[in-house]
Amino acid sequence: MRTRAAVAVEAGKPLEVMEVNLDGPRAGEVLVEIKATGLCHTDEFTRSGADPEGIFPAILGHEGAGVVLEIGEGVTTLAVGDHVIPLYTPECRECEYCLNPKTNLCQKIRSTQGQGLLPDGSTRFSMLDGTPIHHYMGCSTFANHTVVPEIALAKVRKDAPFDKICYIGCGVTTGIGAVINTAKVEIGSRAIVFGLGGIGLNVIQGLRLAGADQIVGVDLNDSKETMGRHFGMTDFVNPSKVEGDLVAHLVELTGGGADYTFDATGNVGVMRTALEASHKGWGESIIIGVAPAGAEISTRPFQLVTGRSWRGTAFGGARGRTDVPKIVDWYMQGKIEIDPMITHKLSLDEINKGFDLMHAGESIRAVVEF
Ligand code: NAD
Ligand code: AHE
Ligand code: ZN
Ligand code: ZN
Repeated sequence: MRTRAAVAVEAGKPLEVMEVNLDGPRAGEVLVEIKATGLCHTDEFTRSGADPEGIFPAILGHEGAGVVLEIGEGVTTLAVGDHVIPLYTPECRECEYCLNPKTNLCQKIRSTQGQGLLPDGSTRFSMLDGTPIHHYMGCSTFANHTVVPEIALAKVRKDAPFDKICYIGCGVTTGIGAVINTAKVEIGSRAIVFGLGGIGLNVIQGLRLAGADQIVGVDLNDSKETMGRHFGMTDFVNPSKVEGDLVAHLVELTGGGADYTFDATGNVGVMRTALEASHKGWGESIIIGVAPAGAEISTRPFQLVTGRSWRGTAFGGARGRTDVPKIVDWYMQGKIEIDPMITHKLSLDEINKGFDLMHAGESIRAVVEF
């Protein structure tokens, strides 16, 4: 079939919206009509050329929601008409990783995913002249139709709006999950969140759900304060307005350092600050941000010797097929909020405007609706 997609033709270039060929689903695969997709900073990270795994041409996008149009041979857990959210962290429920309760990082299809291919080693997308187009994170939601492995689709309730629940495909789950699944924050904790964008605000609402007493938000952009407070932030710090040492300021503000700190910026300098602003003896610092090729984190080993620890999280530690439908329920029950964070709605033709808004710090989430 033919479909419309925004293609990343080359690193650092704007996406090009065009008609592309899409082959039907093979064994274990599912054809999905994407109804809406969010723009996550990770899409921009890859588009820009900063991703060591970036491959071009590719159809980016990993924060989508849609409807099953066709199932391939052997698919048993999904049917035509089901509403689904594609998962860049699949859940096969049988690999060594899925069987270990300590991780959500299913590895069943990770190697082909990283090469921009489906599990059989081929791509379903091509340009009209036949040039193959790579998949992205196994999702490629910047296309009106995409083919996704069955194990990388969460089936969700049909009354949930696509233009909101697409965000559960990455930002919402990553932020809330980092608090609940990775840090396992206790009631009464003090926390600091660095970066109040599409991920950081969800960390904040996760901290409120978990019953944190103090939630400090840190961002260079003052305009993020209002939204942060809406989601539960108790204190706001703009590092550019702090006189003297930022770590010392944050340690004092949190009465000796935070129990938990979260990096949602992808800046390795910020990651160091986050580690060092966590409490001596027990502070845990969770890295969510994705850093460019070649970037490395550093601190004095003494920071770890004296009881602080560094941890990381992908997709908020969530097991997608199990957890994503539950998070959709939380949204529908009003336990979590999504609507205020969808600050812009765009057509596919306007997708590059979404990245401009992200760079200008004007959007939290821009969502493309098909
Ligand atoms: P975003 O652009 O919406 O938000 C980033 C925020 O960080 C902005 O508000 C910006 O002003 C702020 N910021 C930038 N530099 C800063 C600094 N030095 N100090 C303080 N604040 C600063 O991005 P997002 O979509 O929220 O993504 C955030 C990061 O999380 C990205 O690196 C993204 O790739 C990563 N991410 C990781 C996962 C995961 O599973 N680990 C999932 C989604 C996104
Ligand atoms: N390809 C990059 C790493 C990108 C990365 O860390 N991705 C996160 C999800 S970000 C979603 O917005 C992730 O899931 N990581 C686990 C994995 O297996 O990719 C690089 O640096 O090579
Ligand atoms: Zn993402
Ligand atoms: Zn698995």
